Amino acid sequence: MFIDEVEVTFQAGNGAPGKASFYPKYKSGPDGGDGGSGGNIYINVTSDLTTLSQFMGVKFRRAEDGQPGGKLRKTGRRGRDSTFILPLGSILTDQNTGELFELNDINQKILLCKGGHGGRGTYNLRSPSNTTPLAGEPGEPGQKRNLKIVLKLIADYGLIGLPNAGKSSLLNAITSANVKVANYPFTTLEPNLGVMGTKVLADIPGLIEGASAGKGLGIKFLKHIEKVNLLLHCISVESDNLASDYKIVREELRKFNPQLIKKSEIILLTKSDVITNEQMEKKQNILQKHGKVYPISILDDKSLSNLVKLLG
Ligand SMILES: Nc1nc2c(ncn2[C@@H]2O[C@H](COP(=O)(O)OP(=O)(O)OP(=O)(O)O)[C@@H](O)[C@H]2O)c(=O)[nH]1
Ligand SMILES: [Mg+2]
Repeated sequence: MFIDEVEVTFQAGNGAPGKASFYPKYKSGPDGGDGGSGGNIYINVTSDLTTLSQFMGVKFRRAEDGQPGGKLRKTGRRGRDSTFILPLGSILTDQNTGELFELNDINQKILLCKGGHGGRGTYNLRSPSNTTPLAGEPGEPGQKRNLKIVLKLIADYGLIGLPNAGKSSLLNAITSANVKVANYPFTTLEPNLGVMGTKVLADIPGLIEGASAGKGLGIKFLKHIEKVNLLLHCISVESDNLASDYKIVREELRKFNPQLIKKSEIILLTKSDVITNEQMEKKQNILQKHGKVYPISILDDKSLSNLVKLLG
């Protein structure tokens, strides 16, 4: 299930208390070790948009607490850090402070919640004015944040088209993505992202006639391509009516949001390997009046590298 909004509380580990103790042999002098600090919570970014589902039913996530200090000046072990992986395009809002964290770079790593410091043990609490402290310091609590996480797809390019047009195949061929591809409509049920160098490409479920009125799946996700710079409109050469394929998709875009058809668009005539060059020329001519048309096939490396160059 594609989840694009969750609420979850993160808590870094608590610092552990310092130890109150005294050297056993001489029965004098404090030797209590410091408590360990709590683990931090870090956030890393992935292009896998399904990762918010990890918070389904689990609303509280935390990092490990530190271990208390020991006798003989032994410092407690630090709590282990926890790292959570969230999808690119997530916007995290701290509901108490209003602080915002936006995940818009795949290589981003943020320190979300800092672990609490461990308390000093009696050895480190010694001072000229208090040579035999009788109690260790308590540890500090770990930082806690109540977060609302909203996923806004941020992609540079959006793949659109009828079901089975070869959108996901293309995503797999030119980006790091590895999504399901099959020879039937509606293979893709949720949006996918692929990363190509520093650019992000979005693949959304196929659109059909009536999509803007709620038919099929694609419409639910059209809002996610409202921000892309360029639409890659995929049309399969296997189609008997290219012009109508083209118009159906454009019409659904227009009905959903007229701004969408004002976006730059290129037309990709997919699966070019299944027809001859001569047939291709005819097909290209049919679509030429709507914009630039590029034949493409996942089996033709040259066509793929040309497209990558164009997008780069
Ligand atoms: N011969 C050939 N077949 C292709 C090419 N690209 C995709 N296909 C095949 O076309 C079928 C549909 O491909 P998908 O990538 O799943 O199409 P899609 O547009 O993502 O489809 P939906 O997710 O249903 O909207 C699969 O059987 C692919 O193997 C191509 O360049 N050449
Ligand atoms: Mg697909």
